[in-house]
Amino acid sequence: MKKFKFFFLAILLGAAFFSCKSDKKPAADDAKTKASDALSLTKYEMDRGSQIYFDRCAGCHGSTRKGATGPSLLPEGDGKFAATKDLGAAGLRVFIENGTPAGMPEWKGILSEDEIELMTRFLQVDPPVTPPFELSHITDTWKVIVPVADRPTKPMHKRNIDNYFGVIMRDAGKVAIIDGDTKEKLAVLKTGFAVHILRSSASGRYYYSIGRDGRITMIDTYPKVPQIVAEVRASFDARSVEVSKYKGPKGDFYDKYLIAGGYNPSHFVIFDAQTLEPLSVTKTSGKACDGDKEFVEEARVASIVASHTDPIWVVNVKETGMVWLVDYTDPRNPQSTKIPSARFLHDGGWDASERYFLVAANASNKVVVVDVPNKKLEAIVDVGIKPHPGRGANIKNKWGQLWVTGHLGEGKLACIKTDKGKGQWTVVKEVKLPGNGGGNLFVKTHPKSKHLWVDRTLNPDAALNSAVTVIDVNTLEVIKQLTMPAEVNGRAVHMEYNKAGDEVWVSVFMGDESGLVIYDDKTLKVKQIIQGDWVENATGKFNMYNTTHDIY
Ligand code: DHE
Repeated sequence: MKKFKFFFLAILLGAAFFSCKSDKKPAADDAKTKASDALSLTKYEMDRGSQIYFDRCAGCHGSTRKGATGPSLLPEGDGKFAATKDLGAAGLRVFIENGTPAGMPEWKGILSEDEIELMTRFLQVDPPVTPPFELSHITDTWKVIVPVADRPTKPMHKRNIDNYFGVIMRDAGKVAIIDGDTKEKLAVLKTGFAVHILRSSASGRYYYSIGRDGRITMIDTYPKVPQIVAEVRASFDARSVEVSKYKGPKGDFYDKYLIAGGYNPSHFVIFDAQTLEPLSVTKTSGKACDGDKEFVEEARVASIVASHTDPIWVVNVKETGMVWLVDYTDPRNPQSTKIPSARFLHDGGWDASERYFLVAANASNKVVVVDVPNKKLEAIVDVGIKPHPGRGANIKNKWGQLWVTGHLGEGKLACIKTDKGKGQWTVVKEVKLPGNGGGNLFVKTHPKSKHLWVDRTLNPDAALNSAVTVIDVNTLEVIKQLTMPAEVNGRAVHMEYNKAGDEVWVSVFMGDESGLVIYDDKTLKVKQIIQGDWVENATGKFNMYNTTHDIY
């Protein structure tokens, strides 16, 4: 568990908002500060609890503990879920240690006994209050490291940038840039805390990473050694970042703007994509899609994608179930069309035509389809329990042109027909995955491949979570279950193809030996394993060409 434990050490030392208050155990820690009438936690314990909550719980229960995909965790309750004070330490422990059938993972064995004990007390006291983070605060964090005028105008090397891989080293708060042709590590760059995703610029030159702490890092691949050229912080807690991909008649918008979505505060921020200068902030709080009278303050921004055909970003607001189509032609005063759909919106991707965006509404067991150029809701499709597609996978076979999602809550894939004809916008085929339970996070394919790859990262069975399943795109039969090689140890997560579509990279994390396992997509044999001190709980991998062109 050494690398995984290191992650928690990193959490304690991380630069996230919650840790800004105190990172070190104070010498006079024994003097307890009263934190609520019912319980008392020291300042150190409050900070540590906040940090564990921020990393492990906020994604589902909300940054302010008011509930999201998971229930609220408030001392006095919220009328829907029990007061944590009434559940008490023993009741909370049962949930933390065992998880729930609704999809909460078991934290026993992942959190230490001390951490579990702390969380059973932390969750019974009032959550810390988030300070404001507005345009002026965001601008204060903005740093141009290499001005545009000082950057090279063409690559300073002969390498194939299209086949670069940006790889997240989550626990180290770093991003590695690897040459996909030679498999050489070109740079390991210090980025935001526990980077969540990378996106690439429309020109295929820059990578942008976003940390859980909302820190955006812009990486230039033109220098011999890829280099950080600008940084800014968009929020305290974030998951998504995207560039403007619409060229426009005169190339006006190509690589011009960048957007980042905030979990906390719940807003999106538009930046100049070349310098990261913040241009505007738009709050996403509002009424929910289902006519609920309740005003949702914590309306977190989940996935964001850029249209290739219009100056539009699709911004998916989790708790309200509203899809915002944000027009970036006036980035300081962006206008949005808000489409009510279903709750809670999470991750998604384009269909093969790149006209329709499909996004999981995971609390409703549905996939929402938006016709982006026509700015309207196209369909809402019933799928399985807690869909989790990543960006999904586009395949074509006898059932038609399909977009595939897996599920967290059950072991099956749902294949939605996306082309015209009988069955369009319905699940025309389900695929049963091996073994019991769900736990799938990502699916991936490539137009040149006959394979669909599926992970089972959050399945409690080690035999399943340390393997990936390969499915025949034509027959939709399972071909093989690939257990990760002995050199690595942990859970297999997230697949990415190389540009040619003949190699698949899989990360192994949350175990003793992290690594990147590269498979030959035809033979399904291991081609190479990338390991080393610099490979620290690798998670997402983003091939420059495939990310730029939305190939999945
Ligand atoms: Fe993710 C994508 C949110 C947990 C690895 N994750 C996303 C996106 C969102 C999201 C909104 C879509 C971004 C986009 O397309 O614009 N993820 C969340 C959570 O809220 C959640 C459930 C809990 C949390 O607190 O973060 C969560 N995610 C995880 C993990 O535990 C993973 C496996 C490792 C980690 O980072 O801790 C993880 N998420 C990823 C990856 C992607 C992602 C690799 C990008 C997939 C892609 O191919 O685009």
